[in-house]
Amino acid sequence: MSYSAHVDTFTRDNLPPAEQQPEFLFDLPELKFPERMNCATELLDRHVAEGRGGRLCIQAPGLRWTYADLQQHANRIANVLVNDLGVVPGNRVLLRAPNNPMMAACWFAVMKVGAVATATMPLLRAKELKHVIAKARVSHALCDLRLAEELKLAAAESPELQHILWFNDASVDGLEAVMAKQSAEFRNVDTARDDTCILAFTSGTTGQPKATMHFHRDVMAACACWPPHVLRATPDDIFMGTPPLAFTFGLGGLLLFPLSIGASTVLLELGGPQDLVDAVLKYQATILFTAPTSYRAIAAIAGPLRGSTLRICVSAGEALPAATRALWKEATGIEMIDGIGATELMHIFISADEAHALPGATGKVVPGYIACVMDDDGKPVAVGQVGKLAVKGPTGCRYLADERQAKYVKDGWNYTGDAYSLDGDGYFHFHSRTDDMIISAGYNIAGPEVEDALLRHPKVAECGVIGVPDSERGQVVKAIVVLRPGNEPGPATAKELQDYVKQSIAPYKYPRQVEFVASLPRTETGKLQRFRLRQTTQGENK
Ligand code: 3UK
Repeated sequence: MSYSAHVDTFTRDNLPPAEQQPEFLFDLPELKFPERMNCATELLDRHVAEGRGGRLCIQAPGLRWTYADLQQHANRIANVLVNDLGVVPGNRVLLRAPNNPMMAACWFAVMKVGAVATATMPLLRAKELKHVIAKARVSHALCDLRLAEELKLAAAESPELQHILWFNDASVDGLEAVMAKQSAEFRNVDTARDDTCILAFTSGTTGQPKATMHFHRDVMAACACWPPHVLRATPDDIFMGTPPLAFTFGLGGLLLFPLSIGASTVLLELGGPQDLVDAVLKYQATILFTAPTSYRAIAAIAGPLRGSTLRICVSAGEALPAATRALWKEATGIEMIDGIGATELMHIFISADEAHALPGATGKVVPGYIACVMDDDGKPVAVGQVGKLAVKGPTGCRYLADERQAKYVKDGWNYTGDAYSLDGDGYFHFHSRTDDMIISAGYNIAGPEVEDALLRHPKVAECGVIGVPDSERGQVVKAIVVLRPGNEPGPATAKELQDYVKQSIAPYKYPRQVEFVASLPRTETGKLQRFRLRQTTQGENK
């Protein structure tokens, strides 16, 4: 490790022990990073220094910032952090806002001062924020005034959080007023490539969220692998999407990747599907990032996107059912790019571009990474067999002081917790989360396969398939279904769906129980919360 710029050594002190760290691979020439690097210099200041300061960088309603504008905002905020709030390199700075330009400027300011950005999902409540603050020992916070309430409640019970500044705040002590008094020049802290710059909390569908640690070099590695090899955007592309910047899917797709190539991004505080369609047309977006469920929701009203500027649609966060891929292509003519990423690995490591998409498969391993499907002893299984997905590359899992590190990383491999198979052509096929595999009368059944079959039925809007306890079979397959408007729930529809599944996949996989609901529980990142389905569902066909 190179000497650290961190004065506050908390993150380095809490790295997992060496023997529990994943193996890192830096074989690609673009992954040979210099010892000293600050990702803000690479992603932001470099463009201004090389004469691209006048290029469009960020758009939002009523706002257009060039690269020079973003740099000046970030520099002023960096000066506030150091001069007014006493931030030293290594301090954790909590960031909290909907996706908007000030959130992006604050993120870069934190990088510039050599501190550690701890971004939080907008919907988190005080109790969850308290956990984040305590776990990351957050000393400072920059927060959008509109999300103040829960942070104030959390701060009242968090003695370590000493300083909060509010932004998008017109008052005399708001960040905007304070930063106006500071210089627009800032010399970035000379951080080491292996200084932590992000603490990203896992979206945690179960258990306490874990804090993953990423270095300056990890940020640049994420920009060097999937984007140039699969996304292949150009400096004239206009990026847009829904994932929060606090989620590494959103941070990469909506901020790091466009800036890494001098392109521009549109940051939106979004409402429903119609807002997104309208925004693509209004800003002439060319690249869209969102989750499968959102593509499904938009497909019905996506007609106007056909023949628009939109040319690339990226889906991640959970498996993309082949049915949803087909629906989107029918509506817009666009073949989606699916990709599996994880907070632990920062971004996408298995994916396929439009030309190589294989419906029902996630794709091939992204250059820079290697992936294997393993058995329970950590040995690769045969082609076509289902096993545990294990990955290695330039990024990898480092949980901050967490014994679950030993579960995610074994023998240098990152185990994502997903059941996958690999086919003879190098395509990886998602089956389910390892813990979600349904075992019924001795058969292994992956819920997502049954979901894909159900989603093809014209009456089905959304569905989730889980295993429920059964005295005879151990578990039985149960489908929880949201019907499209105008369809009647009831035994007749349940029977119709059951027969439909029996005809399209192996009959033993059909849902013996079907329940109709108005909506499914999802995380802020669009993931179905199966554990909540398991908790709340009971009974026979209802
Ligand atoms: C699941 C997928 C099948 C899978 C993420 C892109 O989702 C992201 O990170 P999280 O930590 O969750 C990771 C887990 O989500 N998953 C994600 N994408 C897919 N399963 N197909 C997919 N395309 O279980 C994985 O282990 O919330 C996604 C980029 C950055 C991210 N952090």
